[in-house]
Amino acid sequence: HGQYAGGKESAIKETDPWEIPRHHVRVCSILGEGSFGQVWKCEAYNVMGFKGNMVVAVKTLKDNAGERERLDLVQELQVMKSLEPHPHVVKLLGCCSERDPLFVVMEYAKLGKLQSVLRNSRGVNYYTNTHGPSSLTSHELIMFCYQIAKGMDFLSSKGIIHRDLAARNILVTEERVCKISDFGFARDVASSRVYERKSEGRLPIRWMAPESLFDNMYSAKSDVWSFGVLMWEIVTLGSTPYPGMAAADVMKRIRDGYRLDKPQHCRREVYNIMFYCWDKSPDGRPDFSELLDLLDKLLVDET
Ligand code: ACK
Repeated sequence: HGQYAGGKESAIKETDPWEIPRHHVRVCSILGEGSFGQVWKCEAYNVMGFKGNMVVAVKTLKDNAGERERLDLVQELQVMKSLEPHPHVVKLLGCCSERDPLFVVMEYAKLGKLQSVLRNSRGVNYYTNTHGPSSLTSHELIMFCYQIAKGMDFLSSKGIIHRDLAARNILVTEERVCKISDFGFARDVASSRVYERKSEGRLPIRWMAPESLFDNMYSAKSDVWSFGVLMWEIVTLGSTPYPGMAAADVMKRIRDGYRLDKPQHCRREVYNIMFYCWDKSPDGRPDFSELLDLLDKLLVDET
């Protein structure tokens, strides 16, 4: 039989337990695309011991993607393979990586990006055309912060630095559970704990800590800075940080010690937590386990 043509060699050839037969993945529709990648809604057959069909999300590269984008997706796959499942981190279900196109198959989060969930929750008063109350309660908003801090506490305990933590990279399930995603820039820094970035790409300036902006230094504490900005995004229901300012001005103001203002309806206790994340010195910032305690206190005091 042709199947065994390789004899011993093919019998020895290691099979990756993550590998899914490509004909078990059926494309349903496109969920979205960036400049070099696409995400598809698919049905996958018999993955991860799940009998029958399951709705999944599949990340692929577009034809115009270069070697660098390919490496980013391969890197993302590697990071996801190395992690055990966590309720607040998007779960890898498998991959089709033996030949092109590369498929990264992950759990499906029905509500999509947190950024859109926040923006879509904004109530509009149709008489005055101004913002009315959000369909999300302030308790739910703090729960989002808490869940993301939980996921980040797990990732940082594994020595993973995300480096692009922002509301656009958090997914939300039908049950309104937040999951951290987009590990394209994530790096495992088990040994040094601090990662020095070698090459330039498009940078998420408004989410970046000063040591990342000016010295290319990344650590769990630079993720904490980004988490503070992400809290600000949540509280403002998906506003862009430093509204009305150009990226170059943001960098200059951050260097001069300027920080995001307290949003209008934000409680002082909530603002204080994000403000701690923006200490100039990485050592002065809380770590994710301390942030969990602070957020937990807020949630308990509310009830
Ligand atoms: O807001 P969205 O629908 O949520 O638009 C983006 C789009 O793909 C491009 O990134 C969606 N997306 C990405 N990963 C997933 C996933 N695992 N489950 C559901 N939607 C996803 C994202």
